[in-house]
Amino acid sequence: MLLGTGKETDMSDTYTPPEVWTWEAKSGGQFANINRPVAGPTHDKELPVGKHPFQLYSLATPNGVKVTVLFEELLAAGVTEAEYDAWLINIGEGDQFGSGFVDINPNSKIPALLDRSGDTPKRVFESGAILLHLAEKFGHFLGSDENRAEMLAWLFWQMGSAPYLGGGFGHFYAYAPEKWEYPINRFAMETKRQLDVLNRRLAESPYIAGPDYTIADMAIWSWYGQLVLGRLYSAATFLDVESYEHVLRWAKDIDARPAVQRGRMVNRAFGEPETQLHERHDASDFETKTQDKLNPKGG
Ligand SMILES: N[C@@H](CCC(=O)N[C@@H](CS)C(=O)NCC(=O)O)C(=O)O
Repeated sequence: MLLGTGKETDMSDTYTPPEVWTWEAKSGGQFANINRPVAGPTHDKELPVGKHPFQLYSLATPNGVKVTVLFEELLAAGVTEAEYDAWLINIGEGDQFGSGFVDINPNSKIPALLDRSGDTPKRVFESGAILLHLAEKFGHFLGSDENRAEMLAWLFWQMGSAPYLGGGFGHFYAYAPEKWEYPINRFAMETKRQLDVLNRRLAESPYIAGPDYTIADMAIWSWYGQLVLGRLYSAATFLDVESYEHVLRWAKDIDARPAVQRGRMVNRAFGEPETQLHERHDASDFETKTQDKLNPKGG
């Protein structure tokens, strides 16, 4: 199909778009109840604020996990100033449209951060911006100056590529109300191409930007690492993830890091109870506040 030539594929036998799109019916699928074509808050709700310099409002999706992994890595590296409170934002319930949340992220998506470490609180939204903000602030996980351009390139690669994996492949393979061959084919093709990009890079480099583990690894691992480890969309077999051997090697290596294991648990409200730490306010919470401990009968 050639776009813009007047020879686009004729879709009229399946759907004829109206002249002006209007929001009339729910689109169906898993997120139909929260999707809207307008921005802004739907209700008044202040955000809670804890005692630490950093207030994170998030959920343990791949975009959320990359930030909690960085916080846990900073703390593990001895950066005590990186102590944080992590509050759960339940996007299925529409918490991202509360007025307090929209004040710190006008785009109504997790993760969002309030940095209260300076004189004036600063809001930071967009996971890539949060990673850079924290890594630059503390001078950790940026890699060498020599490799900075490469690190930034891969960090921004993730931000541009993952929507094809999550919003494209994941949506149509796992969440859409029906299985449609066209979008699944299109986005499986792109996802596999992206995995091949990573596989070739990781064949020549231990980490994505060079010899050092950086925020680019954290960002990419949260999506593509977890994908090849079989944690996203139940799609490991379908995408033949075993064939990306270098991505698998790197994914397992990062997965074994204790800070990564802790980061995955923060703001997690799904999965096994012992892996769910809905809120994190103290390092000891990993031992005492997981759902199996707070709610032993699982009721
Ligand atoms: N580019 C954004 C994407 C964030 C994003 O898509 N977050 C999703 C969860 S992974 C979300 O909050 N969705 C809620 C919604 O779309 O209403 C980032 O990296 O921070």
